[in-house]
Amino acid sequence: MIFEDLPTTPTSEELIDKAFSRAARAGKAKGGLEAQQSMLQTAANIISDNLENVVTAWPDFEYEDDVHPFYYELADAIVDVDKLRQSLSEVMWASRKAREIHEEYQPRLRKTDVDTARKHRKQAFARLADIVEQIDDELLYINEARNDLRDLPDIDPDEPTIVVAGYPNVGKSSFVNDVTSARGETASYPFTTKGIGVGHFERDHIRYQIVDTPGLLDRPPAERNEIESQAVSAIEHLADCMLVVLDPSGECGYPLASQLELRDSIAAQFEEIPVLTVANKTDRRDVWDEDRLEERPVDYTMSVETGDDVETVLDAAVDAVDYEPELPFDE
Ligand SMILES: Nc1nc2c(ncn2[C@@H]2O[C@H](COP(=O)(O)OP(=O)(O)OP(=O)(O)O)[C@@H](O)[C@H]2O)c(=O)[nH]1
Ligand SMILES: [Mg+2]
Repeated sequence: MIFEDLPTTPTSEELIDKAFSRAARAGKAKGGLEAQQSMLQTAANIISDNLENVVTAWPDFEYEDDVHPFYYELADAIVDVDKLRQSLSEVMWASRKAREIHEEYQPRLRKTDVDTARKHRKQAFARLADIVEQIDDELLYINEARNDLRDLPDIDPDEPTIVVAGYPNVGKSSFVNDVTSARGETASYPFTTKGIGVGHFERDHIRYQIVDTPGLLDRPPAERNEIESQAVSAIEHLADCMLVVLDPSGECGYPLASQLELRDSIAAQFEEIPVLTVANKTDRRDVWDEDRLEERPVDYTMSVETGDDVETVLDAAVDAVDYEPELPFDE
């Protein structure tokens, strides 16, 4: 995951302390003018290198190759990406500024007496400290963003992906767990307390990703808060096929009519991709709402409980994804 390995960002105070204490050590190793020059060089280098490293550790939000639109939107649901980008560019500015101060003061520490050189060096230190203090808020914000983003789900936006939606208790997780070998990791994120589940399976040597979305695509759009809505639009960049699971028995606690309304709103939002409607719990067919199903037929039926037609549904989803792998020798 692109935001996983970001290092901690130093605070301005930590950075100033580090730069000046290393500079003092470098100065002690030498004498006279050389000590002053070495102190300036050490302090300026530590500041400009560390600040530059803060910035280059981040992927470039401007390039889709670096940050896929799925992760851009997801990140933007959690932090203010514009503010983050602005903060990063101010830090880059400060890094360059530290180098400029070095270049400006360097000549003043030559061909002069030690006291004058020391005076200039102290002046340079004051200006370096000032620059770093100016980006205090930015460094704090970048570190906050780093902490908030590092736990985003490990989803590969380039893998063919099936997203599973539907009201709570209809059998979404049962289905995902049934068709994936390893149980996908789940964790909670600001946009769903229940945790997005990610699993994988293989067909014809192609790896497919299947994503469970409790707390996100499990109720009407009007009931989503802003963060959840944005996470849903991130999923638009991810999904190659949507499986809406229904429980026509209503044992999930929601009438089939409401479930069908959710299906319609999902189909409207995800109009660019195939949306398959699957009625689960055929083993409970005796209590299905058959009248309504006659009005609004579904695409498939299955029972995750007994395993009936689960493979058929998965095959249909794979067909709907219609993924063509890029072959290295293709033109
Ligand atoms: N009778 C029957 N029960 C099922 C079937 N599939 C799932 N269930 C049961 O339905 C309940 C809910 O299943 P889950 O897979 O947790 O449902 P979910 O959609 O993931 O629910 P949330 O995570 O709360 O959104 C569980 O008790 C399952 O055992 C089925 O085919 N038949
Ligand atoms: Mg679930």
